[in-house]
Amino acid sequence: MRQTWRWFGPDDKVTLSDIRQAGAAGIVTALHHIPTGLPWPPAEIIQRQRDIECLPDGSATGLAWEVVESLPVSEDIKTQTADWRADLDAYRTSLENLAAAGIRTVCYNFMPVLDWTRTDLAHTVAHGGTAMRFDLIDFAAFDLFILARGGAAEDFPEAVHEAAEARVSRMEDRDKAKLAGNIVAGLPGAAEHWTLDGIKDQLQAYSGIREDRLRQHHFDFLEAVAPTCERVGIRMCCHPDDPPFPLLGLPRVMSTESDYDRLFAAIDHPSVGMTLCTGSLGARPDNDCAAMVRRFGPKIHFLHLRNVTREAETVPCSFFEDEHLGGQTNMVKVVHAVLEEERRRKTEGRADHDIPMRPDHGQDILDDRHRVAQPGYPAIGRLKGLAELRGVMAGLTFAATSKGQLDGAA
Ligand SMILES: [Mn+2]
Repeated sequence: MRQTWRWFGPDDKVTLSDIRQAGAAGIVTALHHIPTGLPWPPAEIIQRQRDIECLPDGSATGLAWEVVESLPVSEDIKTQTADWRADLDAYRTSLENLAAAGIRTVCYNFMPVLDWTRTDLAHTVAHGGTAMRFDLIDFAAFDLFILARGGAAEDFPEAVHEAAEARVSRMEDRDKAKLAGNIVAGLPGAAEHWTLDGIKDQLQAYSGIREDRLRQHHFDFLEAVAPTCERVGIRMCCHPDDPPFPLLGLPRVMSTESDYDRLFAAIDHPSVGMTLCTGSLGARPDNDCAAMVRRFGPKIHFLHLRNVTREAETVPCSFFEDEHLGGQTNMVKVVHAVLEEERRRKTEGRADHDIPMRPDHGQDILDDRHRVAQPGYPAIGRLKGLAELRGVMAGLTFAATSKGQLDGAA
């Protein structure tokens, strides 16, 4: 696996020097400052490559921009409204400009309105550090009583509704504002500019779009960009919904194995693949991540490895982001399946046999709690996750050799 690291650009509190010390070999980033729907200009791409490759004193970092995460798909493309065809042109231009700069792996998602959703960004876990958490009762309290969305009552079982009502009755105004702030942190762009009315307007844009139509719009988007990808050698990889179940009455179409099956049945194209994120997929008990690696192996262009602990075996459910080798996804099985896929690709002679992977999120531990980086992206928590994953890889690789027998195991 190619060990990569997400960096949010020159303002990221986790520096390139930190990333090198963590042992990562490549950078995952985006031009976050360019509004969705506008093309990424060549000069901006090249500037960001320079930011990554050289420190201000001119010394080389040894790092390069290897994966784009994300090149966002506009709401107009997802809903096929307004000037969505102009947005498609801009998307294709960005892909061409990235390929011209040598960057050929592009991650995106197809979630309406929200990029990710948690109710608590700093939930204290057993060891005293903090993790991001999704609490279904808190989320229902927000949806039913703070946002007060029409139709929300039909989306929750009676018991969840009652628990949410009891909880919101004990909340002060500042608790409600904090909960809303945590939830809107997952809105793309400048979350501080969002209002409850603004969210309702965004939801309204999907009032006539159910699951089947959104799925078709996703396929239409890929059909429109796939020829460009093929021509310039780009690998597109769709990140799963986070969390992988519908929220706020919005349809979700990339949450399960069957969703990816339908995508690849509709568009069987080498440049159309997946970002396999064990953290997002793992929030459903019916997603078996190791089985999905084996099933979709040749289509996996990018990997996010992290773990969650579900607090119920229902969909939806509450969950928190556990340690990389904790949680309910068997990470050793996942890494084993990835190593087998990489070996298979090597035998086939595929140039992309080294699959880019990043430790996706980490808990805030030790000095992370003073640094206050992006939610989910601390330095030390991710370093710990990457180091543990690297240990699993080394152990499995050693065990696969003839010297790998433990004493007395024969
Ligand atoms: Mn992910």
